[in-house]
Amino acid sequence: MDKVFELISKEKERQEKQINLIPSENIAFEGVYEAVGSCLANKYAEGYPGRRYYQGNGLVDEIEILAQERGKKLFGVEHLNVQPYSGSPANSAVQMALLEAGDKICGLKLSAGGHLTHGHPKITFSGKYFESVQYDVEEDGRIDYDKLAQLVEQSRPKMIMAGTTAYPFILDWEKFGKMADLVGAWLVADISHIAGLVVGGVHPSPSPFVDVITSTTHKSLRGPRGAVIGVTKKGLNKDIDLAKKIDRAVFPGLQGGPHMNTIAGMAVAFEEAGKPEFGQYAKQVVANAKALETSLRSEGLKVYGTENHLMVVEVGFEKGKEAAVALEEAGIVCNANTIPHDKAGPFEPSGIRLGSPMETSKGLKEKDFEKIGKKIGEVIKKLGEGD
Ligand code: DSN
Repeated sequence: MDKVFELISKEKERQEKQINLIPSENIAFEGVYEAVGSCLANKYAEGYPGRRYYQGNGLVDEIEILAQERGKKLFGVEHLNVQPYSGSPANSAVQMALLEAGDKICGLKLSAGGHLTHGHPKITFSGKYFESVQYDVEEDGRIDYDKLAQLVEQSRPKMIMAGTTAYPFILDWEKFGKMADLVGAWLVADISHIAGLVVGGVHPSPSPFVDVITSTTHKSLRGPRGAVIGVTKKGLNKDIDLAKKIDRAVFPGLQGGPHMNTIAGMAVAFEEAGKPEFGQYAKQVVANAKALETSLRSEGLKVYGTENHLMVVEVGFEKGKEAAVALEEAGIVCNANTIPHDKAGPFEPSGIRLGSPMETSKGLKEKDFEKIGKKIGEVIKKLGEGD
């Protein structure tokens, strides 16, 4: 057997055997693998359905339209671009479409659970070419919306990024909408982490309150590794060319040929995620996270709460990485993470981030997560022993 396939087979075994608590990871729907591994990967299709630069695209046009139509229904948007290669290119395309270099962009700090593409200063596209205004969470890990509204009013950004990668609470889309409207800012909801919860009906949809929705498709949504950009009715009311601007920023602005195999995988995932069973799955994801939080608390650990699929747990000053390594040795995979207002740096932060989507996909329930919490407690208690 080619070494590559040997390694893939071992990785499959690892994913099945270990307890995977990285909240951004999941197991894709069965049909997604088939679509992503299909002959569609051979086809170039620069452009959009009906307007391609190469011939031979009749069938891929049908596939892309299917993905768009299914996705529009799922996300509650008027227009959906399914071509972004992943979340970072999707956010970059929205920024390229709607901002000029030097414009102000407002986003949650990375260390507070935001994302690099939400204006992380200096080293990222969004922080380098735009003037970044970053907001933080409070000691309890929550966003103070009054404080944020004040910051927005004072700084008057042209775009607000509302989205998170390590924020365990439900976002108040209406409040975000009000503050954006007050200063005439574009409001972008990046729902990459919570997409499965939103479309599964257990979390509120940002659609009525924001102009644009971006999302990866491979996290709680269980689709292929890719992303979408949706334009809402509100966004279109502000600028009827919004969809066109975004499409042009994706191609030819930032990307070349779309990955048609991934787009087919999205079409498959959107169909699956629209079924009532997926609503049950989303509910179980939240219930399992809650069970894990309760169990960790009974182990004496500080957890910054959870209302979604993830939580941040304090494990001791600069002990996040050590904890993640010790947990991996015990068969539990997670990632080190900063805690709110962490005095430690991002390489050796003071917490870990845990999530329930992948193990819920494997069929685990609350009682299993209680046991996992107990095991995590045991490992964390042993940290530093023998130092
Ligand atoms: N890497 C993703 C996560 O783990 O949350 C964000 O892009």
